[in-house]
Amino acid sequence: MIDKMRGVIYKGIGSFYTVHGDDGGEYVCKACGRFRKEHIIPLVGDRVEFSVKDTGHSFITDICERKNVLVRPAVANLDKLIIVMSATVPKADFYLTDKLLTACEQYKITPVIVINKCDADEGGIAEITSEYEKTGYSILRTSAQSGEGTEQLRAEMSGCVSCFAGQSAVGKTSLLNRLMPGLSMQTGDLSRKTERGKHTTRHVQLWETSDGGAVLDTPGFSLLEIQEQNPEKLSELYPEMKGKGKDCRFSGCVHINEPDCAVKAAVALGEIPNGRYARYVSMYNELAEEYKHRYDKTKLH
Ligand SMILES: Nc1nc2c(ncn2[C@@H]2O[C@H](COP(=O)(O)OP(=O)(O)OP(=O)(O)O)[C@@H](O)[C@H]2O)c(=O)[nH]1
Ligand SMILES: [Mg+2]
Ligand SMILES: [Zn+2]
Repeated sequence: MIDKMRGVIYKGIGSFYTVHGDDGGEYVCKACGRFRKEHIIPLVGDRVEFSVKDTGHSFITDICERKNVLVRPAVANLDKLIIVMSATVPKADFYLTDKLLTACEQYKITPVIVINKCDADEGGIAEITSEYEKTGYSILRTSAQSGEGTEQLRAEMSGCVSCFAGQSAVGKTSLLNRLMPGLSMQTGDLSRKTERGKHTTRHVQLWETSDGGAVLDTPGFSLLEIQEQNPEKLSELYPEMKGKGKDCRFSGCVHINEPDCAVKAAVALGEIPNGRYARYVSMYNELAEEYKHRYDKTKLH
């Protein structure tokens, strides 16, 4: 007897995939041969159709269309990126957060900015809030230590597939352990000491939350791969700049050296924070350099 079923891939090790079936069961499946021939690799987060055979072997037979696909971490169909920053040490890396935010815009992932370690705030709450309040993104204050704000975070994650990201030691794993006490994942110095050996070979894994969602932890050094981006379009990934661009004198204004630029005027008026704008210029220059050489890689082969 063959049963056709549907579910979501939570874990993939070698050629074995753990699928959580819509019936609540857990199934270990192999991918059917067709995928290898077509160079399709099932990913964690994929919604799949699979067949359960009475011989005990199950096979993934179909992969539903993906909302998005990330390369690092290799995961499909993310709804939310939980960007964790610290109110104390480590000091906020705003450039990293900006990059993660632009990646969210590209991949159609909703970002949530979480200021953790609020129990030990050293000015981080005010600083981070003023950098991002004009973006319109959700900003939550939490403490994995006291539990403050964790219920709001749980509500943000409810029913969604979320991924935790951000610098090392901001408290991503601590927050997850707080939200899901059954997990008890490794945190703190211990996890950092073994980072290279442990995390780099670690498997991407989704964890089921109690309210119909799923969540993925990532180690601090991993960065969402940012898609090749035309620098001329970068400002469209900044919600505070996007709407203002139409008031610039020149169409196609990149808001750097052009006169009568509405974005620069907004910066001067304090409507866009200076730091956020300065980092936009840095990112523009970084992308412009990459973009100039975008065909070099293919030329080598
Ligand atoms: N005071 C305080 N300390 C915290 C809080 N959350 C985490 N920490 C501490 O910060 C350190 C790092 O926490 P982790 O949860 O391992 O940080 P991480 O972001 O997962 O780090 P990586 O896995 O290396 O990326 C640990 O010593 C935690 O005890 C918090 O809300 N308040
Ligand atoms: Mg961690
Ligand atoms: Zn402009």
